[in-house]
Amino acid sequence: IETKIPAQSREVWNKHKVQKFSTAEEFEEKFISHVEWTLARSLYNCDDIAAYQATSQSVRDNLVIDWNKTQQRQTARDGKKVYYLSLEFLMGRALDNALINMRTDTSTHDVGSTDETLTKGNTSREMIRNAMKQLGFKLEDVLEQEPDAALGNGGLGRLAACFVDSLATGNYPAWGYGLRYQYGIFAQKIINGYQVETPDYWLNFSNPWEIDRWEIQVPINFYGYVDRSDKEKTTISPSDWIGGERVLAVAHDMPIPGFKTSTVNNLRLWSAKPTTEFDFAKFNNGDYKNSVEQQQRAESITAVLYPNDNFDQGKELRLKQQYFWCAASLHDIVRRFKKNKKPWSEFPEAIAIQLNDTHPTLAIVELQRILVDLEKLEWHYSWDIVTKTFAYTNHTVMQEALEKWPVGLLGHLLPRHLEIIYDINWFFLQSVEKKFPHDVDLLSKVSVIEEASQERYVRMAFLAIIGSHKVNGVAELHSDLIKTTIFQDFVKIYGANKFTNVTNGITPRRWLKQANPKLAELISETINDPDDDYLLDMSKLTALSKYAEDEAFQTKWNDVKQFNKLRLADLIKHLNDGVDIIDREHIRNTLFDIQVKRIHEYKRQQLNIFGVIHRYLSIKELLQSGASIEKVAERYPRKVSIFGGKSAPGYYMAKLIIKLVNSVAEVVNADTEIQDLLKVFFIPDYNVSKAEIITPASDLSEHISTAGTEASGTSNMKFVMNGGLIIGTVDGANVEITREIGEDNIFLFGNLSENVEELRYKHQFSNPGLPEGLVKVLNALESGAFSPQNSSEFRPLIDSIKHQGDYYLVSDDFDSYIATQDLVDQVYHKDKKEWLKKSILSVANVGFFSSDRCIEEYAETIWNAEPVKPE
Ligand code: GLG
Repeated sequence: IETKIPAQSREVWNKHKVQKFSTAEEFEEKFISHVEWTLARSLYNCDDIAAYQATSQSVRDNLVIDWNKTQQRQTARDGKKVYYLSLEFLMGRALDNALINMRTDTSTHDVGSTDETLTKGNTSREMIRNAMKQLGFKLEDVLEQEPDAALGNGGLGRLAACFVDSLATGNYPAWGYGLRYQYGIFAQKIINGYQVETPDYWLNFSNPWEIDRWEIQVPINFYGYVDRSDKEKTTISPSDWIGGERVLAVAHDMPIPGFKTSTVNNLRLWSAKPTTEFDFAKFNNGDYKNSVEQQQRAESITAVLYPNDNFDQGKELRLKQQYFWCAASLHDIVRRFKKNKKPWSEFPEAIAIQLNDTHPTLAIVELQRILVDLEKLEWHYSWDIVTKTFAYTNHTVMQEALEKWPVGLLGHLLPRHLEIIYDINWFFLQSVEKKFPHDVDLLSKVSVIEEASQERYVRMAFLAIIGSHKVNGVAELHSDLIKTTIFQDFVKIYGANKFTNVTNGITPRRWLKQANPKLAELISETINDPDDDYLLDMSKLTALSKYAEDEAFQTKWNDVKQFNKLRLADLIKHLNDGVDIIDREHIRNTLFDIQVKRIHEYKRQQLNIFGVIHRYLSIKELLQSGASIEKVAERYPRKVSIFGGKSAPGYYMAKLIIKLVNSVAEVVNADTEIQDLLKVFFIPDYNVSKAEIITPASDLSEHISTAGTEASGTSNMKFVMNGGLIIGTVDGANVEITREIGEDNIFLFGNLSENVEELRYKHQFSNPGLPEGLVKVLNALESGAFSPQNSSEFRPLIDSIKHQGDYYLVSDDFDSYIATQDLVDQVYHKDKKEWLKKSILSVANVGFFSSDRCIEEYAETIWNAEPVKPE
């Protein structure tokens, strides 16, 4: 590897080689020096926040050493590099995760010499905990100081976060590329039952997990026009794209440590900066406001994350973000490739780029522009390189989520790119015409340009398919669906082999070890795996099966669950202004029923809350008919219904559902007549760090989307990994979860995806008569039982079912949902041993859903990439 340092100076460098800390003692020394030198504080003013900063800086020092070595190693070995382009990385907190992953390479340290070194199995976190105690701090309190890196909306962003963890763990030479939003997803407050959005300024305190790379700046252009005045010219030069706006993309790197490996990969996030910081002429003329205008204009590009999940809003600033990020990342990738002086034809062997949804589709256009306009390569030669490099992951079949940009808007912002898109489309359509002559209908159906409406649009998914060599869905059912619905014409054109499936996964480091330390401990003890190797090879978990009916083990298993339920009860009490709504004494016999995820009509939180209302009304009815509370408890045993999740700020129906949950909670929780048989709580501001407390505490979780709408879901996997059972529809990854854990261990209900279309069609014409139970619920809503001040408040929810075709089939699935909930009650309350057996078997067979498996599949079937292991 090249260096500027002369050979004779290397000795000096080697003599002062930086060292990782590996003992408690060394950590303490580091910690204190960071308190004094980095933070300029001392023993006298080091609070928990400062302790968090100093701990993170110390841990980061270790990671940076490995980060540097990893980059050198990967460069030297020169294997294929993978780049994961995602507009969202929902990372959550970094410190605890780093402590878990950071079992340093056994080659440089003596394994097992003392319990206090990082190399020994389980002790990294323990060692730091003890050291922190020595220093006067409690690790848990210190970890709590870290704000979540909430640079994502939901499953898509969290998937990217799990993927970078697995890429590093699997030693793949892989970087993530994203945007460094100054404001992540908004913080959700609940005021009078309504969602109120407040800004999440996660960078308020300095962020110890990012390394600013001020030296890495990429100029990015927008607007202007393409000069075509010289008619003689056959090619376009970059200089022909004239005028417009220019900003700088600056790199910020986050080290991503793998688990039980010294590989530390990179997540590079871009922020936008102006090219000229300050307009001195204006400032000198006294125009203070306008003098900073350019700066604000540039910085606005990476100011906010768009808070929509599964919905395309089509705002110009969003397109600007997309291009800014794609162009910066592509130029960075190409710059690194060019250092090697390899021929361009080797680009696809050196580099694989994965597009997380269509958000980075402009990267395809930008690479073609780089090759054709800047590098002066021939069009088809370039296009061959492009299509061999990219692969595209689709995450949804829902129309409202499929990105399309008005041609006018795109051409205004990126005039040269629009020309390239037209050319890509032209050559594509020509090839289609050749294969299917005179099929005009087909041509218009697959054209990148949608001409049907008044305005013309660029269909980004089509562009992504055309520019990629592989397209994958995220669960089997979903991957089948895209082939038969939204992309069926492309299957006809390219053949079925271009389309494949990689079922999603989650990282067991965060979602088991970190979120549920008690369960992790019980597992490693039971399967005799003190070094937690099962977190790398989840098939080891099958050894739990033989204890599924072992009573002593079931008791331990249940104790862990109770511990986690108490932990959640504490959180709920804290969020409920110190008022405890959960009866701790009976917590063992209280079923925790949880639905946490983005609020969306297709995810059907409305079905869940209607079920809760139904239960409440039924309890009341029984009591009114003279039944004793004990008798009622036989039929409707203790349950806490927990909801959580954000709604897009502009999504009226989703916000109304949140309000309904809170209104129901208010009525139910205040009703002393029903005692503790039913409680309802909406957890405000659901995020990754809350999920780490919520997920381990579930007895039951709800994954009840209308069949065919949830591409995969990943929280279903998280709950199963934590021993929670699922009530769910035959949708997304629920199907494969059933296959893996067995149909006896999951509560499935509802219509199948193949029947959805027909049911919707029927709703248009007739009102087939709603189920009796649902009618009761809707009547109660209509009467204002949950909105005494305004009885029509929930009218839109009623109307959508009664008068607007019930698009999400709540009425069709209602009865089977309620019946299945009854079954849940029976097993949980009448046959606890059976319940625990199901729970244990679920965890024993959850291994398939590790994101490590997923990344291996991508590497083998899509990227053709190999790990680069540390020596
Ligand atoms: C999407 C889908 C989810 C999927 C996730 C990750 O809606 O079903 O699990 O991506 O692939 N927008 C999303 O969260």
